[in-house]
Amino acid sequence: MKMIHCADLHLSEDEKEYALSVLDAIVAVTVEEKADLLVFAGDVFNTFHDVEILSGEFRKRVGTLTCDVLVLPGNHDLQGIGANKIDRVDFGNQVIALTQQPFQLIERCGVEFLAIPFQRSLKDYVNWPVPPKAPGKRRVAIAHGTVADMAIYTGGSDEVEDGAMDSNIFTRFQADYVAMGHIHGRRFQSFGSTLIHYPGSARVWRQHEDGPRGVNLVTIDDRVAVEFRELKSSGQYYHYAIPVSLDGKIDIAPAVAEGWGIKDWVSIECLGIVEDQGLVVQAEEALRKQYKSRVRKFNIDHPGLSIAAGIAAHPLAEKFLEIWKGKEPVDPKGREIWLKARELGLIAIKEELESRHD
Ligand SMILES: [Mn+2]
Repeated sequence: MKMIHCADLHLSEDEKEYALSVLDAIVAVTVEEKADLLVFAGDVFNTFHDVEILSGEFRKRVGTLTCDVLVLPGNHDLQGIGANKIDRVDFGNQVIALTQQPFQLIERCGVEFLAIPFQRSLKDYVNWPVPPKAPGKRRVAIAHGTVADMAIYTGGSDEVEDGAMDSNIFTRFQADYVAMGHIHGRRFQSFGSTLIHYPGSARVWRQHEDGPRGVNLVTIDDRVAVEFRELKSSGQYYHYAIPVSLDGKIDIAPAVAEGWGIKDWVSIECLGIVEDQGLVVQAEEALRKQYKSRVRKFNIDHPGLSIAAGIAAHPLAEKFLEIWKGKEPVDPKGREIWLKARELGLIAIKEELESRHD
């Protein structure tokens, strides 16, 4: 049995074109790999409002497949659902919506599927009447939430707070492979004979989701084999911290702009010391004009930039900058370090000058 496991596509009305192009790529890889099954492990849609708006587009696209499609609700699919019910949504004929709480067990392609849709608390799972795995059968669990033993809290995220689950839930119910969704960073871990995988969000949904986006191709026979398939249509998130010059110039050479694609999200943080903040704002605006149509999103800002008016004329800074200029490297990697050296040197000089005024 071959299946495509994807998660956290977050189809949304405000990024409709981009998100649907990623769905097209998921459908394409399913066809290309001749998969028997396509599994969405939650957060196919960004909110329930997006379910209402975009379920037709979803239906149209997965409707071209000849294999079964399993859709598990995540917390986002249910966001703002109110008195509505997710099982009243028509996802299409070959879609099996795994909406039953707290779990449901189905069989497809000779494999058992234990589906656990997103729920705030899973404390009573020890009491669930899940039958033991049939002899000689393979069992795949599909779930949406945070496996506490696998979470690295990176801050500024709502991912970890809700839907915490213990890996024991999956070992207890004898899953061979666990198709997870919810954490947007790709990761996997074995617990005994249970292999838990997060393929990561299928597309770049918010800032700092860096690294390639994609899906897992899972082959299940007497053993379980997992291969990650990158989706080029998703683009990538790139973040650069670039020290600016005292007169506000932003040297984006280290950011290798030639490598950016039309689906990428580029975020530039200007840092260091400048004589006049207005000069940086102008330089940012010029770069924004130059690049915003070449990538999907282009953010440029200077949240931690310090201002030191007149510092360039100070003999200490003058001398430092003269020596620094003489050390300009040829290769781009060295350039990044060289710019960083200017930032650190000027910060040290600024601190020195300020301490003299105390
Ligand atoms: Mn989620």
